[in-house]
Amino acid sequence: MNFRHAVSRPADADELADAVLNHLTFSIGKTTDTATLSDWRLALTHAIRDMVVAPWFDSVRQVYKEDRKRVYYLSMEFLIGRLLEDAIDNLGLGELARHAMEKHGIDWREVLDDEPDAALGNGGLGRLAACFLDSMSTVGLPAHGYGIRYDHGLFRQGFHDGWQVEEAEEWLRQAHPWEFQRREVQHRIGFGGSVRTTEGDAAEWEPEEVVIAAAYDTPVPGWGGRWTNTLRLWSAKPERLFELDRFNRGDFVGAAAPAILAQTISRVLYPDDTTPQGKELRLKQEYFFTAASIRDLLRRFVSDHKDLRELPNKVAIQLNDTHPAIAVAELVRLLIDRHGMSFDEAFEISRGTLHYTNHTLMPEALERWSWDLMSRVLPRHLQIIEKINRRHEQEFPDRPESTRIIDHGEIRMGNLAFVGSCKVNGVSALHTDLMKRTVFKDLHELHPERIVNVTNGVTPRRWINTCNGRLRDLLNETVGEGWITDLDKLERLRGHATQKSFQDALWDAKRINKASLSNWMLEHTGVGVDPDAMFDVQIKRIHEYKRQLLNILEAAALYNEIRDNPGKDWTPRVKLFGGKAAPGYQQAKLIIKLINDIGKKINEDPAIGDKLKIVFPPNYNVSMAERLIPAADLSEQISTAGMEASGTGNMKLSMNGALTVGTLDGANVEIREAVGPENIFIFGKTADEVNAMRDKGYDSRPAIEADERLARVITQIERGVFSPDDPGRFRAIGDTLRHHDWFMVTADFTSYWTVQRRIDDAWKDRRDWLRKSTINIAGMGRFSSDRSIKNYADYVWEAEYGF
Ligand code: 26V
Repeated sequence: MNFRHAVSRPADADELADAVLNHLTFSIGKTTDTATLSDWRLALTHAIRDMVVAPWFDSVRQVYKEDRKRVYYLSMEFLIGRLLEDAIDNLGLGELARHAMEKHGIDWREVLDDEPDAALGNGGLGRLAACFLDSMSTVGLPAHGYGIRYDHGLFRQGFHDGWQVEEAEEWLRQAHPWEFQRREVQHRIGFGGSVRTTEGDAAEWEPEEVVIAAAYDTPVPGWGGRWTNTLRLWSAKPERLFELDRFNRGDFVGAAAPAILAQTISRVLYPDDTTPQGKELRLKQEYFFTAASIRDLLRRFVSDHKDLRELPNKVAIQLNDTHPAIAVAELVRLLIDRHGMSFDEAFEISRGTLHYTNHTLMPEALERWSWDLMSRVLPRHLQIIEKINRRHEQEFPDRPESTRIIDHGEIRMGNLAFVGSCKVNGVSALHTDLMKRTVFKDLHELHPERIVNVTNGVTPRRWINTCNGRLRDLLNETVGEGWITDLDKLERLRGHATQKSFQDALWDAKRINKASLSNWMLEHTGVGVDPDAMFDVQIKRIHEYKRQLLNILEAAALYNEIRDNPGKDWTPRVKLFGGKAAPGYQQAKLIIKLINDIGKKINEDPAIGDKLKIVFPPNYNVSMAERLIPAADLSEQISTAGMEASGTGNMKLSMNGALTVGTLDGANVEIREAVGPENIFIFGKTADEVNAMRDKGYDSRPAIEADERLARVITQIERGVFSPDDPGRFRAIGDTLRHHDWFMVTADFTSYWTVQRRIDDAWKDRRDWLRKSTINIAGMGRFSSDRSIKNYADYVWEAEYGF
């Protein structure tokens, strides 16, 4: 480091405390008497940020010098959560920082909890992108994340009388010192207008409307601060702040109207991850950030390379789902219209550079844009997409209909991404296999080398080291600290799985986490729970395929059973739910209300006491996950087999010692392999069985008739036992279960009930439970996102990493 003012690691807590005080005074402009908790947090953030900046410059300079291949991760969502504690831990300053703040009389936990979550994502896909950023820096891979700087992230969830209500989220209301606005980095992004053909393949696109993409950079320091990458988020700004002539004419509001319109592009994150509604604004968001990113990376490439044909050797672009798939057309367009290449050459180079990850097979979630909309918003891109489609057809004259990019007046973005990419990957072994057999079957036959698997992973920095200090300490004592960057080292725990002292320490760590979660829940939900009960956790977006309904039906059936046999030796359970429903997803919202209504009835029944409790704290987000996961005993991963592409919560929970109850779906299959079938509770139909049953036309009646418990619960729900104020409230749920049970809740109920009772018994053998729990932690090495990133680097990007 050769910066005169580079801030190095503080020698001790006093030095850091001084740095914080300095910032409180000179950056925040407050005295210690007037400073609020947020002021202190901002001062600490500035002090930590100072230590990140010089190594960040070092990393940037090193990539330029070595000219290594760079990776660009394009994602509509980055669900990064809070950044302060993560940065402190990555720099190894945890203890020091805590002491420094204590010297100022500031409570450490309180100051960390004051930071708002950056909720720039919906769920799994966005959180995966955030874990990948952490891992790319930690393994020393030169990379940029590119996304959108939404003014409002995912909505805040509240419950009114048990119903979900949504409120706007305002994470930028407070200063956000992690980002650096790059005023000099701006790209003009056009929409609409007309196209004039010029020479050969080239054309000139005259957009009708232009917005500016303005860059905001956030440093992403990896473990130990050895390498720092950049997350660059784009904010939409008007070309002109307001129309002066309108203003002068006295039209004060109208003068600002065009500016407001431009800004709407990056105003809100779309909260629906179930059905793309073909909304124009969504298409504009997608093009906005994709075009800005492609232009940005091309400019960087051209600044130090002569030959654009070298692009595939120096650049890999990863498309996180189809949301940035318009990149295929944009890159080809720029190579033709701006750099004078022929269509064929442009397509070859583009295809060598782009890669596409698929995250869902659900047909309704696959993006399609109407030809009309595309021709209105992106006329030049539509021409190029048509050309790509024709070229593919010429190459494969007998190609089946399913491989068309344009079909029935719609652009299928999955097919565009597939045809325009070098590698296409699924996110778990099962999901990749299903891609080859279902949605991309025909394209896979035409391009048999293209699909590869890269199983998802999660960062052990955030998901063990930072969120579970007690487990972290125990792991450090038992296997040394190397696991943080080499999670396979956890294998060494296997030798301790039956060791009493280790088991006791593991139990104690979990017990303390559970006790502190109990206090937090009492404060936030008013429900008191016994920390000695089994904490049974289902945390994820509310979707029918994820089957929160199966879980709550089982809870209601258990409630009946406990009431019928109060004297039996029941295993006390706390069922914890967390998750948001898309605002327009009525059935998911009704399931939330059902969970809350059933929960209320159970929690208020004195005959039940601590044997069963239901807790559903509102507004599940990354920081709530950081509280819940370390306290979980049982992890619910119960999706209809074949529908959850991977899941990543399953990995986080198992890493923290929870045992999984799950179907053979997504990465659960690989978790079973890693921990052994005796250390996981698998139940339910397999993906092939589900498909066969659907093909025949599934009728739920026999399953309901065969299981008295199930029949009774469905009838109770239909008769309003859980909703006496409105007995018909849950009719839609009864109807679904009886007449169109697409997600096979009834088909899997009996086997779910049975496995849950086995789990009750397993809990009673505490020693064996702890052995299983240890083996789960030990087996999670392969689910580190460091492994995922190395797989991408080796098999997809062909990029070097390391120091
Ligand atoms: C889909 C859509 C549809 C269009 C409107 C906006 C929108 C936003 C997000 C999504 C995401 C659906 C795909 C998704 O999140 N998949 C999840 O990806 C995780 C990471 O690979 C994986 O673990 C989950 O199993 C999978 O459901």
